[in-house]
Amino acid sequence: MNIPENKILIDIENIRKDFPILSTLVHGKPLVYLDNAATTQKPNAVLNMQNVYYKEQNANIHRGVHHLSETATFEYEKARGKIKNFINAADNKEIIFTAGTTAGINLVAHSFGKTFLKAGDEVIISAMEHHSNIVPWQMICEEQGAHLRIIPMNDEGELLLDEYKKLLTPKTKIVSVVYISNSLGTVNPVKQIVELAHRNGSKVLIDGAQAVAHTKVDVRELDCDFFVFSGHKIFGPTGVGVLYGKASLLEQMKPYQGGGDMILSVTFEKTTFNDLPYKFEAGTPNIAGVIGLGAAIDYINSIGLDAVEEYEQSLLEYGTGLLRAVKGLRLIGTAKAKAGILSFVLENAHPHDIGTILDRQGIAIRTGHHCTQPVMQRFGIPATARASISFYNTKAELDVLVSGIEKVKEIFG
Ligand code: 7TS
Repeated sequence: MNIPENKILIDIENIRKDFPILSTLVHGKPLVYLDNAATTQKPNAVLNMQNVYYKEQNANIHRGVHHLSETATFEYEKARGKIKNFINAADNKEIIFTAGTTAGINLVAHSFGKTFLKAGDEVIISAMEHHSNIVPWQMICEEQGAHLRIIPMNDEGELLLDEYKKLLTPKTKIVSVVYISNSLGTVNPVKQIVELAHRNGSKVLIDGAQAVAHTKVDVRELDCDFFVFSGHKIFGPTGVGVLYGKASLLEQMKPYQGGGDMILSVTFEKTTFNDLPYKFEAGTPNIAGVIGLGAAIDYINSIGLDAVEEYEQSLLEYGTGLLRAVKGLRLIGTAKAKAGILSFVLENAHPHDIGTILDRQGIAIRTGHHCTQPVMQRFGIPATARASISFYNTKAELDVLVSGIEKVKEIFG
């Protein structure tokens, strides 16, 4: 896709002013932040909202008759409504606040697993999952006597759908796949994956950690049964995330954790559980985080995800062209459908050294296995260097990245 610059609706100059950290210096150089897949930076709107909450509204929720508690409860539940609209869920009760993507997947693996997985059943994941979409399923499979099956991928980092179709059998209870790969950038055909699973009578969880900040998500259009993401990867605070689940399924599932707020009545003989979504929100939640996430959603809506996606695709195309021209550099992850992630290896230089040398120039990238060790094994490499893009990045920053890589090459000959 070749988009003329003047068609892009992103006002970069002004957007960058919304993020105070973007105008700071690192080692005396202007920060070039290209580690957005690990976490995104926070706009003033989010920082201010959290400050207002702690300064003017701080109280525990769902349990006080006093003014502050009612205000905090109102703001917390208002954020739930924003999330519901943002991903087009059918009802607020389908939005469960968690600590993040990892917590959401663990909740589903445990609760769905304890309710529906029996010995001999199967769970399908893919070859490009983050560890947080592997390990919880391994743990529950072991407990329940179920088995894990893996959708393989090709050398570009694209899932092999014909192999996926062969894995779907009457034993398949759930398929849990990543929407956008954090180490390869592949955008998976999740709608098709859901359709095939449903035709087989299997449920689907989508790990949307790398998707929600980069493309419009409509859970009803996708028809997924569960969808998880983290607040901190969508310009919100750390320690908060979202699990969307279809109400009909969540209602059948056992609670994950017990405690305050998730009960209707407790005696020493028996406890009855609260209605959705509270059944899955035991204990005092991250109230400030949830309210901050609500502000992040308002912020991203004010820019518009269509404009974000279009702009990020233009950056991806530009960055890919630059990196392809660097001699001795190999891109890892070259799928046709890709988001703004540029993972690469360089002849004669270990990714860790690349990251360290770039850091001295103010450039923040991530190096390592990116919590996807099976991806590294698939490509026969120990690690990659990864630049990951957000809508506040610029082509000029990608130029700085490439000059940085040229310096690395000078040092390592
Ligand atoms: N799933 C995907 C696809 C991810 O990219 C990540 C985090 C997670 C799950 C876990 O999210 P958390 O918020 O619960 O930790 N990915 C990365 C990354 O690529 N670099 O640092 C964290």
